Amino acid sequence: MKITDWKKFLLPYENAVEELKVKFKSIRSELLALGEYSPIEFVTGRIKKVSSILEKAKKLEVNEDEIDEKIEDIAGIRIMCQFVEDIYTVVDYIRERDGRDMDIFYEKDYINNYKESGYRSYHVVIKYPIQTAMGPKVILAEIQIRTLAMNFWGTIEHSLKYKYKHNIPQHINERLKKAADAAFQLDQEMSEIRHEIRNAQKMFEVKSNVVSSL
Ligand code: 0O2
Repeated sequence: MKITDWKKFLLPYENAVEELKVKFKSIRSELLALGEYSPIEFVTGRIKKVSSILEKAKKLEVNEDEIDEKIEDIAGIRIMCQFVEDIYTVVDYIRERDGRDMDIFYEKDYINNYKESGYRSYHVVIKYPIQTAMGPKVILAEIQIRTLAMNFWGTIEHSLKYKYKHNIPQHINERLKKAADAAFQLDQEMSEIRHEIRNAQKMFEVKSNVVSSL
């Protein structure tokens, strides 16, 4: 594909990422406006780089004309949560929307079945309808749901993979695995005291509302 064709090809994916970011961010703002706890801490999104799409197509032996059906993470949304329990609440929100504004294609639980690298996250691949100037189109998008600790680990490991072109030296890999276990332990500890943390956060919100209304 030429650069101009790639730009045209990626447009619906860019629109889908923008729409999905708005949808998940508004769940958070609505809940907070109602004075309720939001399981969503923040939301990001990205379009996969063309070089990365081509690399994955090569790895999966996918032809250029099959890329939109076979590569599921060209449009990617990432939802960050405070606690592991929140991840499953967010997955339930997505399941409730199944058949409405999105269709769940499949789910991958890399929390209970964490990857060899130490990677943990919950992935939901959806089919998402988008309206383009040329008419309607259904695209695949990947929603990754993870805790702040999982995201910290994932972001660092991703940049090391990029730096070492997927060949991270063994001694660094070992450290990364230990760090992944430490991040998971941190999540478990935080889960144990989450009611305490949530009450403290509530008190802090009330206090700052009082101060700002003075
Ligand atoms: P980019 O464009 O750099 O963000 P699989 O064969 O299913 O194990 P696949 O298909 O690559 O492997 O996995 P999946 O579930 O589609 O996940 C793809 C994305 O999940 C990755 O995007 C990462 O964002 C994240 N991910 C999956 N495994 C790991 C991992 O071991 N470490 C980190 N840091 N992230 C991971 P890309 O490919 O990095 O693309």
